[in-house]
Amino acid sequence: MQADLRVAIIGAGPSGMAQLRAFEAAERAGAEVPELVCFEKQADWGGQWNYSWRTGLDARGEPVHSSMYRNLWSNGPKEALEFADYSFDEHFGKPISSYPPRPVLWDYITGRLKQTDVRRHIRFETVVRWARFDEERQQFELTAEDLRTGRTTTEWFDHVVVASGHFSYPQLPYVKGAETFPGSICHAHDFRGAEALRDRDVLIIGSSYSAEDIGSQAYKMGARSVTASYRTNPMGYDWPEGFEERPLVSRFDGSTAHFSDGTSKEFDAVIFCTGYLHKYPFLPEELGLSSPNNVYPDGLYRGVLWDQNPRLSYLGAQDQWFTFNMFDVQAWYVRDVILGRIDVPGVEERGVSIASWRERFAALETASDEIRFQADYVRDLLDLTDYPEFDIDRVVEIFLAWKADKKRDIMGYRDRVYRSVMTGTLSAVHHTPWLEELDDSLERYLHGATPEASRSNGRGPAMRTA
Ligand code: FAD
Ligand code: NA7
Repeated sequence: MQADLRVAIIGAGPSGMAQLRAFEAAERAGAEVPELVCFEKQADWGGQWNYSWRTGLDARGEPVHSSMYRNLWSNGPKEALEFADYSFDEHFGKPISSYPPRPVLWDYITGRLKQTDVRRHIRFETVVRWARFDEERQQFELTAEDLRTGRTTTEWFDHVVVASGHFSYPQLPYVKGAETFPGSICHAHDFRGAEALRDRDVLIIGSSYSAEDIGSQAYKMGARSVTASYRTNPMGYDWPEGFEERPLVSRFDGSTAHFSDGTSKEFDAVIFCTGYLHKYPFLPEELGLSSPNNVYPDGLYRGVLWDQNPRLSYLGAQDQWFTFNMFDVQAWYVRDVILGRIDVPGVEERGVSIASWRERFAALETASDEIRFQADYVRDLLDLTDYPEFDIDRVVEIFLAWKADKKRDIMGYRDRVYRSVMTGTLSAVHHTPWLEELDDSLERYLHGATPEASRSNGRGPAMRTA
């Protein structure tokens, strides 16, 4: 490794934290590591998992990052995302359920790094404003603002790792007549909880994760009806009574939504669950990734190195079946490139690799295909690094079982349990079914029941039989 190497990491969410962990693991094993500076615009780490009640702009006028909401529970089994070098058993000291709520996962992600001193590398409340590559110096000039003081500094770095996430900038289409809708209307990014949707007729636009979960939250909290409007395909679950799917909403006329099948219905609230933009306002066009949300964005060698300039890398830029352990494997790979342990091939060979993965990607048809594809991608990187080996085929099986569970019971799948790929531990059955649980705190989750009276969602299970 070249002496005095400086690496900038933009973001201290799960991906940026994985990058810090990767270097820390190498250092622990005796390697010399570069100077790391991690810029994080929020006051704490955890990225999306660092919940904010705010929407729009934060106290300092910056766009609020997190799109998470109260009562968000993991939407996939934790056995599929477990770190290979820090198990749930090690963190919690006892088996927990397979679908923990947000504060529990935040505790797990941050717990791994609390055992180290990597936090010293992070400049909190410091936002990266601009980064450009200087051809002459072969370095990046990066400008960041300390939000506490308003002071702007410019520094040079040899490598930049972009770990700023891609589920923060709403993709919000215009629907004719939206301006005439008198009820509440927002994007999933600004949704913070479904309590206010009780006894309301709710329209969800979209048919992916956010639509599925925010629709389910509305149902759980006692919405009078939930209608999910799809553009391409319906989600197709066996929804409970009061929850239906319709084709695309074509226009609003006041509180009435008209659908493309000629039907119409009145609504009190509309939530656009129409996805997010890849947006990197701190990068010039030639360095900024531009892609729809998919499992193999174009322009990234091995899914991480910016083909046009491999000194720039992106972590977690893919649509995500695998999450935390995929970010780890990516971070280990990027670390080894920076340490000079892995040679980056020339532009021609990189192009062939990208083209071949993109060709495979273009042939994917089903969600199961995508899961297997992403598993192959993770395995490809895992084989190149010393990230602890784990049984990726077993993770695929867990994903497939999860999909089958959802198909069987969309409101009950979170009550199922799986066995850890890392430790073999079977998850514990949670003390309260997901549909009845209204307290997502760590205390309640780990230490059990609170008085019945403080946990009423009005309709809850009763709505299921209404
Ligand atoms: P993020 O978590 O988005 O973190 C990026 C960080 O970069 C943030 O801390 C942000 O403040 C910082 N940042 C951004 N721009 C700048 C800048 N210019 N300067 C400095 N700092 C900056 N995954 C799962 O595994 N299970 C789930 O159940 C699940 N649920 C989800 C629910 C929602 C609503 C969303 C939006 C995502 C969910 N995900 C889930 C996926 C989630 O994106 C990943 O788990 C993970 O948070 C991605 O980590 P990241 O570090 O790449 O990005
Ligand atoms: P996704 O997974 O990117 O899905 C976006 C959805 O929005 C998808 O169903 C799209 O339908 C739909 N969409 C996009 N544009 C439109 C328009 N113009 N009209 C109607 N519908 C549209 O985003 P999510 O927010 O669900 O998930 C992102 C992350 O958040 C994920 O990691 C989760 O864990 C939480 P399409 O099928 O393309 O027709």
